[in-house]
Amino acid sequence: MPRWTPELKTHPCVTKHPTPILTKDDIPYEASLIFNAGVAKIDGKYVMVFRNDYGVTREEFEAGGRNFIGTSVGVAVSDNGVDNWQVAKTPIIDYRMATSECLVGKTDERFPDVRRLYDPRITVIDGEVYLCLAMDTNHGVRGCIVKLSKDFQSFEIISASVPDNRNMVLFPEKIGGYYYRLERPFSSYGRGGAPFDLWISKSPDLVFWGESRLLLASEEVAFANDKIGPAAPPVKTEAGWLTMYHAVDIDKSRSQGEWQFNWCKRYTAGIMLLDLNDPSKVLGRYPLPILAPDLPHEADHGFRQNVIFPGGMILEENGEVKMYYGGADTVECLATANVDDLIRLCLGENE
Ligand code: BMA
Repeated sequence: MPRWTPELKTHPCVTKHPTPILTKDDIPYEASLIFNAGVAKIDGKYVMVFRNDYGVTREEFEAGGRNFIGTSVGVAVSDNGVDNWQVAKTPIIDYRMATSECLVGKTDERFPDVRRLYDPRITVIDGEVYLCLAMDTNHGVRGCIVKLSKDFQSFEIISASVPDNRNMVLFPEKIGGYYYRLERPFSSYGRGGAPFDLWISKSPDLVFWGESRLLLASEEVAFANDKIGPAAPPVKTEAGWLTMYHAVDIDKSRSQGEWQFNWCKRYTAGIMLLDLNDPSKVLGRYPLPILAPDLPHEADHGFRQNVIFPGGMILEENGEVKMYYGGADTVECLATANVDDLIRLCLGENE
């Protein structure tokens, strides 16, 4: 397959782990694709909450007539955030979307029509662990926030948006007395389909959300010709809230082989810095991608080629930033960079 033009590359200040850090082979139950995880550091350990689409092999999918039967959300814990992930024996959420059957993690009667919960992002606020998830229902896609129990085995939904919304991430602390989230509504009616943009909302209690504002419009992102959206929950630095966002460009002349042969989108990630006291203000944004699909398991092989989709970002005490991302909707990956380099890029210094 010829290289995509324009070629978009991972910035040289980023070091990618050469191989995926979690794959289906690490999972002690049925798994086909392991990707789009959220990761947080809790009591010194790295807790990963990952998505698993299951029920079909590549060969069965490519032969046609068979699709994934379910999506589950599982938990893995590591001492160093890189390897030796200990995966919990059972998932915490498991939906058979073919039949709308919930095998694990049933939601309460307020949500009678859920078909699946997926793409978890994890944020710790005041010692409580929250996940933001996409929730497919019979009446549209809702973004929901759940509180996880301390043993990561059960959860309670505390808020769900009206359709259609996805890719929510929470800030890890209150700002000026309010919780904040980034989100990506699908504003298709007013604009005739995609592109979609990145929004910010605030809440006094994580339940009621309002004062929503457009934070970054897709047309402002030169390397997107389609939608954009939040990526990992923001991390706090002295210079501002550092956060990645995902960006999509489409080349309809492409169809990229393997698994979903007619896939013609490319997913990259940008990085920006938001004001510490008013995160609806963008202080600076690097004009090119910070992460792009350029390793074989991101660009050439997998369910959907040329996809990287970040869901976790951790700032270590020594200034290292760990960036966790799904590769090709198939595996979970890790890249690292120095926080000062990332801030300088956002502020347009020393590229
Ligand atoms: C998005 C979501 C993600 C996925 C991405 C690329 O719309 O469905 O789960 O990683 O597309 O396929």
